Amino acid sequence: MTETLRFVLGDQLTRSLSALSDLDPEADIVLMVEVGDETSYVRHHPQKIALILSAMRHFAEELREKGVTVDYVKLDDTDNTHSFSDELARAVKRHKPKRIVATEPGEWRVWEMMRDWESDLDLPVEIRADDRFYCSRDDFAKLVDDNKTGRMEYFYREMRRRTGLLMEEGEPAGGAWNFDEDNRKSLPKGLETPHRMRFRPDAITEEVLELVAARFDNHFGDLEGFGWAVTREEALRALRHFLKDCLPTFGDYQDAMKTGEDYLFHGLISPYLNIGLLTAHEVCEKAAQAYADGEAPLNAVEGFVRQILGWREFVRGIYWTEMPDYVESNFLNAKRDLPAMYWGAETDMRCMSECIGATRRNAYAHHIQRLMVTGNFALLAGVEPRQIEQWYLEVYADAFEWVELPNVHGMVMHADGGRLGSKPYAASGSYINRMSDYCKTCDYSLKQKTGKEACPFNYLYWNFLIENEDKLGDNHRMGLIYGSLRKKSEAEREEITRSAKAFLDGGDWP
Ligand code: FAD
Ligand code: DLZ
Ligand code: SF4
Repeated sequence: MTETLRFVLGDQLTRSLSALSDLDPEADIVLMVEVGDETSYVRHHPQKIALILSAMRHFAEELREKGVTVDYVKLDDTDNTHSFSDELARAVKRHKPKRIVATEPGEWRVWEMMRDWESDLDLPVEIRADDRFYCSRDDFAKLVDDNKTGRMEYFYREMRRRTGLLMEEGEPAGGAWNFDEDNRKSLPKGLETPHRMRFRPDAITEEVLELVAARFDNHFGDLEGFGWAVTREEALRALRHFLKDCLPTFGDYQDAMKTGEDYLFHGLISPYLNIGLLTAHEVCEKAAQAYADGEAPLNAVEGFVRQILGWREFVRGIYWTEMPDYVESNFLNAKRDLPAMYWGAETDMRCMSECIGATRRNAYAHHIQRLMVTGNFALLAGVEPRQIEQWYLEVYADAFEWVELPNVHGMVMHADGGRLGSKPYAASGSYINRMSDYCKTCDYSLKQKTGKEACPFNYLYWNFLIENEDKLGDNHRMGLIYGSLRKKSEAEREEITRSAKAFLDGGDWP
């Protein structure tokens, strides 16, 4: 009889996972299942499915090599029921374990499922905290209770103090908590970007690629050119490459965008962090070490650590403290359908076609593309939050609801009324022009503010402010911009509204 059945999910591929911490290879069995419910609850980008299935199969192999018995159910196994709960029930019948151990999942819908397992299976089920994060769900809830604002900045500083990361004698290294001022440079002409590491598919990955090509070829996204790391060893190589070749320059150009440059100096590590091939602790510690060793400047290392120790932990905390109601809010009452260009329909907006094209090719776009181009457009156009959330969950290799939802619902769409960020990141075309070279080759004119030829971001920006004046007009962080809006004449406002209507609804052009 099996002592313990240990259920490991596709985003829990970490040898030090809490569910595996006291694993006894003589008495226990690890269960891993590829199920249709997970491959299809949204229409994931084919590269995301291939990454997860291949990484799962490699992880199972690594455990087996260490003498662990792994019961692995493949997607095309004939008796596969395609659900986590039913596969667990089948495995219980096969192995008759005394108990089940799992680690808490990343998504609310799976958490709800797990909570029924004990009564459904009539067996002790232990669900352990996911200690791959710096801040546990309980700790976060307490921290937010103690602090009235519940803002990322407060949380981040507290996490720096607690971890000692980039701290010197109790004070932040360099005498400041952030160096954002240094991190908003646009790319100088001729600056070379590093050649990014890609990993050649081995036999396991090739088999998965064939499976994914056969089953999911109608999902948005290219599968050819798949080059993600699928093992911990490969992910560590990718991390070393980033630390050496990209981190020193990461800070300076963190917010920059360039035509044809899909990655710039970004980490390309979020999928590995999110499925467990890398841990947040090791990534932050190695980055801090690069600063200590004089291999990367403080503005770069702080900017990078802030993303992981700050934002990544913060959005997870928000997700678990606010769900399940979080997803229901729609503060700005946005209702528009997601435009077809998000699925690749032709657009003359160079910025949108660049970011969506990169997404299709790579299952990746960097932060500022997600926030200030595709996100900004959805905000300004008033896209219904559920539709744009689903898009982000589908198209990125790193997309899991705990991290995607707060970023989209909160940071981008302000649908939570300001729980995550105090104001929406709305911006006109001039921001995109400052941070990229997209506008140089765009058919639209950045200089024109309204009319058919004008950059849509220009009039959509002001139209957004007009339409949401009752909800955002007294937001103290938007005082300056509403001051400018209030100086506009009635005729100017009308022209803006007419251009926005013509663009979004196909009305007459002014
Ligand atoms: P880098 O720029 O090198 O940053 C380093 C790491 O910091 C990332 O790997 C990531 O783990 C973390 N990070 C940075 N920003 C954030 C953030 N805002 N929230 C959480 N972690 C962050 N990230 C996801 O992992 N999954 C998502 O589904 C996701 N959806 C997003 C949707 C929108 C609309 C926006 C604006 C951001 C989203 N992000 C998401 C955050 C961020 O864009 C990605 O983590 C980042 O682009 C991943 O690329 P990288 O590894 O090259 O990141
Ligand atoms: C995303 C994903 C996919 C595509 N497929 C599987 C799978 O077949 N088996 C599995 O265990 N996990 C998969 N995952 C990841 C899960 O969706 C993820 O573990 C849950 O969403 C909880 O975060
Ligand atoms: Fe985008 Fe406007 Fe620039 Fe064109 S002009 S690339 S639409 S910001």
